[in-house]
Amino acid sequence: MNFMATKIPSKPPVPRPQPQREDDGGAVVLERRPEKTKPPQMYQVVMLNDDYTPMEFVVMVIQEFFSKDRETATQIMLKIHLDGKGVCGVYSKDVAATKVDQVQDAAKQAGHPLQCVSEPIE
Ligand code: TYC
Repeated sequence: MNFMATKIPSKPPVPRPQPQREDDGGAVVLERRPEKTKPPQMYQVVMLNDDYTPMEFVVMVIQEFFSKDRETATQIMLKIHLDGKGVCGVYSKDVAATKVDQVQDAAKQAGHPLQCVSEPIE
């Protein structure tokens, strides 16, 4: 039996020439290529104030769905109460949409009109 390799080994790929230019001193320099990948668009989840949702419920929601401690959640809730709205967290598009759904579902189930939205930042 013949165990010799019959396939001709393929040649290693030839490196493609990089764009080059010469500077005044005759030295060859590589040109910087523009960045190909941009960081993903991020979204902030903004909670809105209303006159009916209990403060304690808002604090609980912020703790549960935005992983804040009680102190931080209370500060965010009070900011929303005073300013009309406030940012609960910043996430990728899908995660932000999930947070909005979770808050809306919890509010609906508890019978509160609490609203939140996700919006692109920058
Ligand atoms: N304004 C509400 C009240 O006085 C409390 C509240 C805070 C409601 C934040 C919603 O997103 C909210 N009970």
